[in-house]
Amino acid sequence: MASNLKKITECRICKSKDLIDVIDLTDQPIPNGFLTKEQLKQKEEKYPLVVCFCNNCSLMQLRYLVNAKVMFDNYLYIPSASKTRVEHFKGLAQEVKEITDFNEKSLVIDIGSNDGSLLITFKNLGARTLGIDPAENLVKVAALSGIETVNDYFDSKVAAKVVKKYGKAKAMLATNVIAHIHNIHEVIRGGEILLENDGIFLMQFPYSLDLIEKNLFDTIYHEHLSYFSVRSLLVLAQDSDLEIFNIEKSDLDGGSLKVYWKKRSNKKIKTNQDKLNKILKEEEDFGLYDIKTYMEFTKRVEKLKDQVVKKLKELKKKNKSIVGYGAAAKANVLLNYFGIDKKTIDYLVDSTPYKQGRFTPGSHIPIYSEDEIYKTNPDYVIIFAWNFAKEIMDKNRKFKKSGGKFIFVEPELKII
Ligand code: JHZ
Repeated sequence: MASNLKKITECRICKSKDLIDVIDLTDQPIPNGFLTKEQLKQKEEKYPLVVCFCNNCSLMQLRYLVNAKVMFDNYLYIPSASKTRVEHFKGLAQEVKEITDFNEKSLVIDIGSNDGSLLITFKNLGARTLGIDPAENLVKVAALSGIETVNDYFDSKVAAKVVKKYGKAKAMLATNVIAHIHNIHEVIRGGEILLENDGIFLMQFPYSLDLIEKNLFDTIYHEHLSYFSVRSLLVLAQDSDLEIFNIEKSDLDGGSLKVYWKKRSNKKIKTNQDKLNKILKEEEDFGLYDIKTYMEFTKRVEKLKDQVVKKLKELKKKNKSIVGYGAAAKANVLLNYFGIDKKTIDYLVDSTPYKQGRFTPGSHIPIYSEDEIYKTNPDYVIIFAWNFAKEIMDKNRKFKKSGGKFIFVEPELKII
């Protein structure tokens, strides 16, 4: 096994060894490993992409872990490339303001703060902010917006250091990062240390039930070590000084959970136990604790692969041109698992400046800015960033009006 790869044999939440493999998306390069022209000539490292299911607490998780430094020390994904996501961030800040009533003395901390997009919205509402992020390149980008960042991987040690230097936090946030962290108990311990007694910790990440229900197999990639059910989260909370007082479902990213934590000693905020029980019942009724559900999901994904590959072959036979919209991490999972490369897809467009001019990992398709579509007028555009379909289709009405067609792969193949 490669030196930067580790196989897991016990569940990261409940430590059970009862892990059952459910899907193998084949060996792939890391999903944000966009290549420069020079790197195209070098050998690309590929890693297994296998998901297993914990038969005890129901956490879906990756069987093989790529060393975090390989994936996150230099990171090309930025949330600010998508307007919809930035708007969502504004809503989160507003919501946290209503719950905690933070002021100019309050510290708000964002774990995995990336380019600072989320903290900027808190700063605009008057809070003191601090980011924590391992990506050296992004810490510099955040600084340009006046967001200070501790350049590190968050754990209890970093939490203790932050308290010493900056004090405790009225609010902690972690959007689309909790799934990236192997020792998740350390994150909770960090929260115990860092949170003020009346503070809250808000996490958001994709929900495993939506993943399974909507066949969102492309959200499975090396960065996402965990695919949470509410049941698994409640097990995570069991032995901690923090507790989950509410969970909200959000449509963002195909379906995600907003999970609200507080200190157990904080009796001012009431726990919405009825809501938690209701979600647990929904999960059970859906079959989220049953291995059969996962095996059926795998069969559906394999079928989808056959259908899509066949359809694209047909289109190419008819000399149709096909391009892709959104060089998202999930685009790379789909391309590499389906075995699609530049013979089928001419190029991808993406709004992220750091991705433009590079090539997709594994499939080596060039990435251009969004206006490329209007230079070549392709017949078909596959929407890889399907979570932002509305934003993308709204701004590309001209393409559709001129006869262009959009292709969606999930939950099932659809051409518009
Ligand atoms: P987007 C990221 O995954 C990475 P990705 C991460 N691991 C995570 O957990 C998930 O988010 C949730 C582009 N775009 O955000 C921008 C346009 O070109 O779905 C992005 O590159 N034009 C942290 O990479 C990509 O699409 C547009 O109009 O799957 C979307 O990537 C819009 C709206 C987006 O995340």
